[in-house]
Amino acid sequence: MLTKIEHIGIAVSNLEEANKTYETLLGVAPYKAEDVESEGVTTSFFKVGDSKIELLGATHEDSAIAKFIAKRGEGIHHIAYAVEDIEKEMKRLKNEGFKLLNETPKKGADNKLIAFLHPKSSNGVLVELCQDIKK
Ligand code: CMX
Repeated sequence: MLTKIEHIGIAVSNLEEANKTYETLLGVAPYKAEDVESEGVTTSFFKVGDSKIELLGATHEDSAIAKFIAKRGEGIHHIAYAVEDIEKEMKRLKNEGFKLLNETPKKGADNKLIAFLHPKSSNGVLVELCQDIKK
């Protein structure tokens, strides 16, 4: 089961500028900034009540974020849902016919194990599953 929307990811061309915009918009500074080199992204996270916004910048031109912005412009890149057991949910969704973009969970930003479903599987929206990594 997907338990809540964990965050919404927004692709931005200039993370520094976008940080300022979102700091003004939300009235709060990012609580975390983190590079995820395996994904080719640099990120910052803002808390909005119980919800989170992740800004995503590209660290190289082959990054999924660079390709997304080149094709579609800046904007909402993915919706991330929290799960208790990511491997169980990946198996369930695969059996239901969703196309997984990774066959095993990978380490993402903000201390999470993550997996993606192809946007064509979910009405044009890239879906991320994320499970907290127990400390
Ligand atoms: N949301 C909705 N649609 C998207 C999309 C997105 N984020 N990214 C690409 N698409 C669309 C493209 O516009 C294209 O649509 P059309 O066929 O209508 O032109 C289609 O999906 C392309 O699909 P594709 O050729 O299979 O794949 P791409 O090479 O464009 O890659 C995707 C798209 C989603 C498979 C790839 O970006 C991916 O594997 N993403 C998962 C990893 C990721 O996004 N990492 C960055 C975030 C990391 C983090 O959050 O920490």
